[in-house]
Amino acid sequence: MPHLFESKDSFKESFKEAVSDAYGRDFEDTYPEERYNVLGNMIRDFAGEHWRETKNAIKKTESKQLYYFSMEFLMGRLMTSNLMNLNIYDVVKDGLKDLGMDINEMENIESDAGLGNGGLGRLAACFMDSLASLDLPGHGNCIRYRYGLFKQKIENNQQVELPDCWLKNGNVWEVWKPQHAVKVKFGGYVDGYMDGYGKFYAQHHPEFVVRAVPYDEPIVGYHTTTTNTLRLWDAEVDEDSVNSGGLNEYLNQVTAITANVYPDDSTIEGKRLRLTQEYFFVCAGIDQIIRTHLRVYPSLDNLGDKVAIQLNDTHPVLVIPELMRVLLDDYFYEWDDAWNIVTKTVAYTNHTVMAEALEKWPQDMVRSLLPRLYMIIEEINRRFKYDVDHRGLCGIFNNVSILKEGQVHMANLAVVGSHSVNGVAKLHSEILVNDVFKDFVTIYPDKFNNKTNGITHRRWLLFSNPQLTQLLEDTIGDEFKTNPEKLEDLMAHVEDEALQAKFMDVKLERKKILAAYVKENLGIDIDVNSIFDCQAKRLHAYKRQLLNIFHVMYLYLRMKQDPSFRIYPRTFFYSAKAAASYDLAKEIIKLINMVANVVNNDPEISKYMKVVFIPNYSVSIAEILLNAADVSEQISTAGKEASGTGNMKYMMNGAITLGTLDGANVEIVERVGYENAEIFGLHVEDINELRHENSYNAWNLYNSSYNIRMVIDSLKNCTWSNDPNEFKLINNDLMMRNDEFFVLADFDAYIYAQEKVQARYMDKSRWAKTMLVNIAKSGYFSSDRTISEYAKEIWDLKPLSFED
Ligand code: DL6
Repeated sequence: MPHLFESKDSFKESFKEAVSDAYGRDFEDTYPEERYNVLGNMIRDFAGEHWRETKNAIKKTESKQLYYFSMEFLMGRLMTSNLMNLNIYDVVKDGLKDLGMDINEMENIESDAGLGNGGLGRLAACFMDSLASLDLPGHGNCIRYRYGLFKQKIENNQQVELPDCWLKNGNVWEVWKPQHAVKVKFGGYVDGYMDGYGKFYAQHHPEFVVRAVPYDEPIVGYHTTTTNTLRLWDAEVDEDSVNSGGLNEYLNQVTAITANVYPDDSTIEGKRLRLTQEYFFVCAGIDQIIRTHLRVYPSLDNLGDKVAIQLNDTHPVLVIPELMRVLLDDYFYEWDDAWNIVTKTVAYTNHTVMAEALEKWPQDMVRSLLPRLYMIIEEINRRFKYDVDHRGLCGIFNNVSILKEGQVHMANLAVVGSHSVNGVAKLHSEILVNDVFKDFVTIYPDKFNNKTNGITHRRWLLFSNPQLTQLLEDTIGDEFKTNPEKLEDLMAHVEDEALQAKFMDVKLERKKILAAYVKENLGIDIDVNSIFDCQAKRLHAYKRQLLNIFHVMYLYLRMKQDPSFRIYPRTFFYSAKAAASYDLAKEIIKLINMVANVVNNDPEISKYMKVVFIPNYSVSIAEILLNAADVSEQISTAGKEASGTGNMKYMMNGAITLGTLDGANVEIVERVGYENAEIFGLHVEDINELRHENSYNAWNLYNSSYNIRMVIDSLKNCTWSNDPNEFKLINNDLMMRNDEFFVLADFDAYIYAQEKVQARYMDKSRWAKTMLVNIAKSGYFSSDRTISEYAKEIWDLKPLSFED
């Protein structure tokens, strides 16, 4: 049967009619936002057909399904990717054009769904895209936050956080499913009774109950039928429940659960709220899984054969005790049987080695908020101790215990309760095995593995860089679109000077698009023939945006001192949000903006360089920033960045990695070769040695290096600000707290690496070749490869079959 997107004309006719019907006005009299809503609904309904077929195929073939539990999904805008994946982009674009509309206008009306903080949430979004595109039945489970992380504005050079009201015009992609609401119980107490065989039957008397109500979004695969579900849970009051604090307190409590992505957890109340959020979406998600399973199978005995649950970091680790609770209390399983089901079903991904990011909750808080789960966690730990003792390893128990020093150690619970624990890049997984979880490796040598991250090449190449996609298609055909490893075919052409020239034209076009955005939004003129040097990521001391801006400060100071010292023109781009309570990170943002003011307003120096801080880093900004870059700054302290995924997006669009041997940079260089990247700085081993020997002294470097002294002194001598105390936190962090992230230790090597980058750029043909090699070798970093590995090695997940 022909569908309404079959042709431009059928689309135009249906669209005009639908807009007019929905708003009761002639099409010509409707607003762009109204047209956007109708278009979104039409696309979602069109995807609904595939959605239904996917659900039926899963049921019919009894396929195993994956549930990806993540507190963050940084989906970005979905209009373009849905249109492209459904293969109706051109029909819609042309139809809109006939109606006097520009598809870009429709695309730009959509809010950027920023339900996350950074790489972890964006990874989850890329994984959703790959799962559906590879025909794998895998669904996301998260919270429907009313507000995204925050909208960043720069005022007086400083970050100001504004609410991110991403839902203010509704969300066309979601379907509200109140009939699938789940009751989530908090607080109160547990009692119960023991039967004649010593089995305990628990009864939870909660202090308050919240209704979790799902909103489902279709996740459309690329040119395929498979359409999975991203389920976002909203919190609503339960009509039969109030808490001891009365109605108002109850209403506030419920509202708070889904208000923010990261509630400020510097207070006990904030921590409790975060823990409430974690249990909220875990409990609701597990309830849904159990109900779905029992609609097809008579019992939960085969849950581990039919369901895989991946924990994205420690935030959803309560899945382990919650699934135990359901099996023990609601379905009366014996402990060992329940435990076998849980550990067979659950797997855990670690995303950081930073001690402060490995979650721990006060035992009292867990006990009072989740009394039944706390009992189960205690029992898991008691049995775990017994197991460790029996293996003759009692000496290490304290290192691995889930409960210690008054805290529940969520990463330890995750390792004990999962059948697989993976890191997200080779180096990171090695650090997990050799350091962070080394005692666990003695107990469970086979649990640990690596799954190097990836990015969806569809969003990050095909959709956001159509110019490059076209050039690639003209050069190597279009197989790389469905099999990104075919980008390797480009290797046969990297010496071709005509291709190199065409590629440089494409790059220039992308640079012009970025330059136009900067001009329009920030009023800054930039030289599109300058080197575009970009660092865009969360602002954190270990990512060392400070090292980057120190280089800029050094160049400025040298050019001011020495008129014969000049550089090839360069534009330094930064984009980064700092956590609202992270004062040092906010001061680094201030420094970048104040340096930008001085540099950009200096008529002599600004001919050679400009500094641009693009506010409100988001998926949409990344889509125009990363593909315009020449240089990809990946300069974290070695051993600290678990993987990085920005590095892969830049690489796929040709930028050259200027980086340390950290995270996935290691694997990028492994593929492109040292001659096609610029690697510098201390290695993990060097840093470990300096730390163990306690031999690093920032003052020695300050005293012995003129350049370092010049830069550090400029923080206080009113070069960038009239207030000598403006950058006190930065100065103290480096000089009083001995430079935890080795910024000064890597300074000279970084300056030298930057000089080499400039020298390379002078040789345009070599530079173009290097960029082409980067693109050719980037197919490995498609999340399709990553997801195929998870599916095969962790989840045992097979592609769906739609055959009759
Ligand atoms: O695995 C996705 C992403 C990695 O690419 C980054 O290297 C890593 O920092 C990030 N981890 C987190 C976890 N919390 N912290 N810190 O966001 O995960």
